This record gives sequence, structure tokens and C-alpha cells, in this order.
Amino acid sequence: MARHTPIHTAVRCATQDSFSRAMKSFALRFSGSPWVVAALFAVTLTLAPRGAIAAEKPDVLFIAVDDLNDWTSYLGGHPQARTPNIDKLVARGVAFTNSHCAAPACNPSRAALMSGLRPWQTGIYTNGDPAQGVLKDVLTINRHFMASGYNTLGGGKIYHGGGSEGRDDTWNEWAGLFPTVKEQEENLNGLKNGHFDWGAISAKPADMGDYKLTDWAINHLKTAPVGKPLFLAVGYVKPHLPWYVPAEYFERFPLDSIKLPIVKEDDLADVPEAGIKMAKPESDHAKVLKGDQWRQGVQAYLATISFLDDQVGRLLEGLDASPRKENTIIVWWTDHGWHLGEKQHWRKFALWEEATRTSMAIVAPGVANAGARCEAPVDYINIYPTLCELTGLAKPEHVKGASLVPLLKDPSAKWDGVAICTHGRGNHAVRDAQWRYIRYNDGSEELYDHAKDPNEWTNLAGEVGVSEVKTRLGATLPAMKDEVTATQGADSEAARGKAAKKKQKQKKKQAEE
Ligand SMILES: [Ca+2]
Ligand SMILES: [Ca+2]
Repeated sequence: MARHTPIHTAVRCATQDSFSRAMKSFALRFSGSPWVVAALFAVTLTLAPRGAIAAEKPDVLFIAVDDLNDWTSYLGGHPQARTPNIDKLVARGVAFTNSHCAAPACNPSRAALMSGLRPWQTGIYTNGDPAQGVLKDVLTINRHFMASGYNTLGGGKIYHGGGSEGRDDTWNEWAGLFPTVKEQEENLNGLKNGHFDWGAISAKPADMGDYKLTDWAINHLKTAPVGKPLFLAVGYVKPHLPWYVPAEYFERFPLDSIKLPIVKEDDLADVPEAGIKMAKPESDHAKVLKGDQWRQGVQAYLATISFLDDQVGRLLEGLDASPRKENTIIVWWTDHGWHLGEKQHWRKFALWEEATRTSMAIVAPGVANAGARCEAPVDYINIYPTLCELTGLAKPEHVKGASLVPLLKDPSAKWDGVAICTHGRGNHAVRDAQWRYIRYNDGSEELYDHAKDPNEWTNLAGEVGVSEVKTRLGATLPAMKDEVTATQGADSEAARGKAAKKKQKQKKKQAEE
């Protein structure tokens, strides 16, 4: 797909009334000029009849969480994880237990979910790619809800970086990140590894940004006008590093009781070079071992998740005490998974189960059965179309993913979809009900059979008799030539800003010399 295609189709999908239809033919005539189309798109959004669709629409509570893997009680990713409130939330609807991000890093995962476009369609593959510039004319989820008459409010971390959030065509109110206690590197764990740090801090829960964000959200649930449907996006920052939370959360997980993840000593022996480069065993893992901080790291992650869980509990109470309790769709998602030493890897940035599996659930009163679990392989390209179907909003033309509504109605319904996760151009993982197939951009492969090997210890890609599986799963991936190149340095506001700064620096240097 050409890089600008989504932008043009975004223009077409914003055309929901007769005025817009007239403008559409105008847009199509000028579709060769991105400038005209972009300007027109802005006009279309401005003149959309806000509130016209309003009245009977359900409200949407859209909850994003940063860096939470499957260490929740209900997913059982770690036996000591204790998340009664998250469990309560997902039990109100359908918990998707085989759900995966579209990319294992904050920026590309969020950009894909919010736009409905995969990394290989936009060129947003890494945290360094300028998503705000690339998506500036794309009808993202929040813009679609806003243009459709929803009171669209956002706070915390929804996208990665705040480039577009302050614009008046993206949110009715953008609250930004909430200030928290010290987040700069304190080196509490002694590893001298930037924000890869953890430890108890002497602060009250109420000093934490996520606590303030929760208060902000509860206030809007209570006071936002009931005559207008609400799209409330709440972006929690924890359990992102650094894992600094008040001591009371650490006390919930005594250090001498902590269990380490179960790992295989020589797990990387059958992983191709490209995978080992992602694992970087000589980096974080070597430092953790050298500093004897593995157990402390696990404790700190569990403690930080527990802090998050308390905030989720407060938010649910706020929803239940509000006039919106009965008619609110909840979309709960974490932006990717996290390794804590499995395959000698820490953080996300890889294509194995720990990095791609997420916590995701959809509560849809009257549609989804409470307490249901769905094991179908799904990913974040499915969220945008699901939200459109649940709220009756038109599905934008550029949004090609399948809606999850059939699975919300019947979690065991037939499902042909697979989950795809992309980490850099040409590197992908595909997950179906049984298998994980990884293909790197040098052609090397991994294949794991989850029926027998849930820890992904044994790479079967070179075995006899698996070619059918590899071919079938590989067929869902794009050819390299069809993947958009990374947008880093591409024509975008961020890149232009960077280039201008560089030029200025050079000039200054020359002047000084
Ligand atoms: Ca993240
Ligand atoms: Ca292995």
C-alpha cells in the first residue's frame, strides 16, 4: 500500500453527511494533491454535524495500559501476580486470552491500534518513527469519535508522545500526562542502567500520576453531560519503568517469597542470529545477574502492577457510582508484553510470546457475555472496527481489520483470523490457536508449538513435517517489497523539526569556529 493511501481514504471515510458527500467528489478530483486533501479533511471535520448522532449512543471507557504483560491473576503469566480489580473489570465482558499487540513497542503499537493501520502500511515500526506526523491526516479512533458527536476526552498516555493531542481536532479535552513523583533515574537498584530501575519510594499513592489520572477520569464520568455520548480515554503509565511505587506495594510481595520466571538455560541455542540480536543477552540480563537484581526486579514489577490494579479498582468504583454505569462499553488493553529474563531478555522489543501477548478485554453491555473468555488469536487491528460496530459509527474505508463482535456474542464462534506482530520492517510473528511462527527480514525462522511447548523453548522451524504450518502462517505476512520503509527521517513535522535543529547547530558551530 502506498504511504499516502490511508490519508486519502481517511478523507473519504469522514464524509458522513450530504455536505461531506459534495466535498468528497471535490476531494477525489484533487486527490493527487495531499495538501488540498489535508486541508479539505480539516474542513470536513470542522463542519461535521457534531451532536447530530449523539443521543442513544453508548459511552466508551477506553483504558490503555503501558507495559503490562500477562502478569495478571486472570491470565496467570506469573503465579504471584495479584490483580483482583483488573480481574473484576475483564469479568464484566469477554477476556481475550490469546490477544497480541501489532508491534512490541509503545509508539508503533499505539499508532496501529489508534489508526487501524499496520506498521508495514504506515512505516511506523519503532519508538523513533514520527507517528504524529505520519498520522496527522488519518482518521484515528479519537478523531472519528469526536467528528461523530462524541464528547472525546483523553488523559495520560494514549499515543506515544504528545504531538497531536493538543490539537482541537483530535480531542475535545486533552488533559496530558499527570505529574508524578520523581521519575528521573535514581539508581535505586544499583545497576546504573537509566530508567531500568526499581525500588520503594517514600510517597503516597495519591502522589502518583496514575492516581491523579484516575481522579480526573472519575470526575468526568460523574460530571460530563449525560445528553452527549462520552468517549473517555484513560492512559495509565505504570507499570512502565522505572518501577518506583510506595513501599506498601512492595510489602505485598515479600522478597524472600518471590518466584523467578521459569527459564531454560540454553534457550537461545536454537534461536537464529536475528532473534539473538533482539534478545541482547549481554545487555540488561547480564547486568541484572551481575547486580543480583532478578528477584528484586520481579518483585518491583509485581508491586507496580499492584499499584495499577488499585487505580483500576478506583476507576471501576467511579464508573459504578456514575450515571453511566449501565451503558458504557469498556475497552481494556495493554500496549504490549514484557520479558523479565525469559530468553535472557528484558523489556519488550522482541517477537516471542512474553513480548507480544497482552491483557485485553471488551465489556459491551447487552452484547458480550460477562465472565466469558475467548481463546481466538486476535490483535490490535481488530479494535477499531469492533468499536465502530459496537457504537454504530461508520467503519472508515482505511480500516480493514475484522470486528470482534461475533466473538463477543459467542467466544467459541468460528474465527479465521490470526494475530500478527511486527518488530521492524520485515520481522514478524504470527500466532494462531496452536502455533507461533516468526520470520525475520533475513529469512530465518522460528516455530513453536504451544500445545506442547507454552514456554517456546524448542524451535521447530528446521524440523521435517512443519512446512505446511510455516507456509500457511507465512502466507498471512506481506512480502518485503510491499512493506513501507520506516518513516524515520521521512517528510514529517517531527523529521523536519529535527533537520532544522541540526542545521541550526551546524551553523552555530561554524560561527563559533
Ligand atoms: Ca509500552
Ligand atoms: Ca530455545
